[in-house]
Amino acid sequence: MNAAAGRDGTTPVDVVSQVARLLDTAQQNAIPVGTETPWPQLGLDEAYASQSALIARRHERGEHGVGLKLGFTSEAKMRQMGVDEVIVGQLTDGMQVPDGGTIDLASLIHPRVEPEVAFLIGTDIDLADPDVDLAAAITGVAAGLEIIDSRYDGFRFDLPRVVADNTSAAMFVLGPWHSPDEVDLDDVPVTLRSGDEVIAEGTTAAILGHPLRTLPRLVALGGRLGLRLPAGSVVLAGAATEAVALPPGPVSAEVAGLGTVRAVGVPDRARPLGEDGGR
Ligand code: OOG
Ligand code: MG
Repeated sequence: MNAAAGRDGTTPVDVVSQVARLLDTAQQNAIPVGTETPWPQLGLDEAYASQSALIARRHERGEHGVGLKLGFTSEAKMRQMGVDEVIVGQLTDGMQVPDGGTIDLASLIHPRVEPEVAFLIGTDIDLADPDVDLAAAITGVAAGLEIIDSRYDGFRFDLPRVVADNTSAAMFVLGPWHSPDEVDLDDVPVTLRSGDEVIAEGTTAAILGHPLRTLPRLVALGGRLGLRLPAGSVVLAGAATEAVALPPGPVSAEVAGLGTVRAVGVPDRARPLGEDGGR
């Protein structure tokens, strides 16, 4: 860090890179940042700048952007986290777990799981293009699982903090793609399971009334931020239910008509579950 930059001399650029470094380090070490964050209240623009700086650090480590995610597109999520604005985060290949793959619980702080609807974007999209038609660019629809893991102690944050923390994005899993003409996303059941046990239930209507309604929101937000969606990008539309603490073992999300997507939470082998009461 710039030793000459004292508290008063700290420029917004310094703050943005400092926030990105702290949150990135918290994620890499699976050690949360205290709620008394060592930076002043961020504005939303600075928070998105911090998110970009955080993603730039991941790109420097060799990860590649694979899409965007929306957060707080359902009442259930907004109520659970006490916020009332849709936000956008960025996905990298380093966050993707193959369908049926394992999730190393020891690499996460206090993970939660969400059932999602995912869109595959078939053409290059510049979200700042005033004529952009994102719905027309969709070539696939899938059920998704998102693992979120706030880098803040106690999973507590305000809107700028969660934006800077890349909207708590940690991992995601995609089920098989379906052609958009073959699927009906209008008020269909969404079920989250741990093994055979249902741990959350909702419907696609919980996502802004219909998951496709998230697209204009993404264009508005992403356009302002200068974000792009190259052909082949994924968009996560946001959870249809509250997020649930990720249990060890098999977890799945089923969206009627899209099928089921699965992953398996694997506890820390060096610290078997039960030894300290688990996570
Ligand atoms: C932020 C992420 C929200 C969703 O689907 O609404 C999100 C959080 O709740 O920590 O991914
Ligand atoms: Mg989500």
